[in-house]
Amino acid sequence: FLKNGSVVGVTCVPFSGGQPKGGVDDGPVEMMRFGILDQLQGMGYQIELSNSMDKYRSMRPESDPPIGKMKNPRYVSMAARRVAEQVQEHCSNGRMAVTLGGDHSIAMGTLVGSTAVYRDLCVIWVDAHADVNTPSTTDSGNLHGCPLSFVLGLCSPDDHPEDGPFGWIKPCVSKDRLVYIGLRDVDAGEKAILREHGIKAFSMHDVDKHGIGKVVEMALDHVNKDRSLPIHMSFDVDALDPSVAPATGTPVRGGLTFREGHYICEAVAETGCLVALDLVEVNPALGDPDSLRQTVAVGCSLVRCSLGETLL
Ligand code: 5AB
Ligand code: MN
Ligand code: MN
Ligand code: MN
Repeated sequence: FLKNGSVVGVTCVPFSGGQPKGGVDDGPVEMMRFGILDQLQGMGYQIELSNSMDKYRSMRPESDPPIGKMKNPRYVSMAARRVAEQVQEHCSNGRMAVTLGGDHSIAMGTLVGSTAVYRDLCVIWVDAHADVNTPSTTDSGNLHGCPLSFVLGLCSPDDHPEDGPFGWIKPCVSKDRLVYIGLRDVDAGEKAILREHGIKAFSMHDVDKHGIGKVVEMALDHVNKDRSLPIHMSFDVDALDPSVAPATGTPVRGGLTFREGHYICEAVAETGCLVALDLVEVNPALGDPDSLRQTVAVGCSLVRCSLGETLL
């Protein structure tokens, strides 16, 4: 695994513009307060922190009317673009890029950043949701439900014009290098997209049927047969069951147990291929102090496990 002294490039993204609930922008500061940086240092990592805590809040444009159904399109685009620069900077310096969100729309940025450096990268998306709505298929207009359609190049030119706010996002993730784990709340339009493009997904049904060990093995076999390609894992904390991670904006019953979530991170750590990790959708404003503490703690624990904490 990563050697003692290897560098982790941490990007904090206090951003909530991809969905309507305030508080998810406080996810990173709560994880910092919980001691994530000290914990990683304690594991032997050096930390390089892109200092950006205030930037994202002050970035909100004065006027940002919807484009079609998309809400806050300019703000989401500006934030994601900044994230892309920060992640690319970490990756190009050989650091493991860890991004703490923030809502999941920021993954447009993390993926543009990581794939700019690692062109043959594969993506493991751990989530209750597929986040592959296009600006046309989305019902909510919330862009945290859309990041993958942009980076996969699934948007029509009308949805994603060159001169629109997202014109800077070119297709960078290939459909056969993406795999999902944990899905259980997928919109009809998203199901059609997954089917049409043959995108591999392991739902909670598959986790029940095969067990998490087999599912992770099949997922890795699909995107990374020889365990030689760089991996970007985007972990939405709502993949976990709400009893394990209650403080999140779009909880869905019937999710991953504490151990199943950690098993995924451990198995990915074990490959030695992880180059980028997102931990998103922790919303400290939702629920009582106890749910908050529990969710922040589990978020930090997933990050540590992805970086090898529990490997012997
Ligand atoms: B999350 C929904 N599909 O598009 C939509 O939390 C939910 O990043 C999206 O996974 C959830 O609004 C986005 C209904
Ligand atoms: Mn989700
Ligand atoms: Mn998500
Ligand atoms: Mn969510």
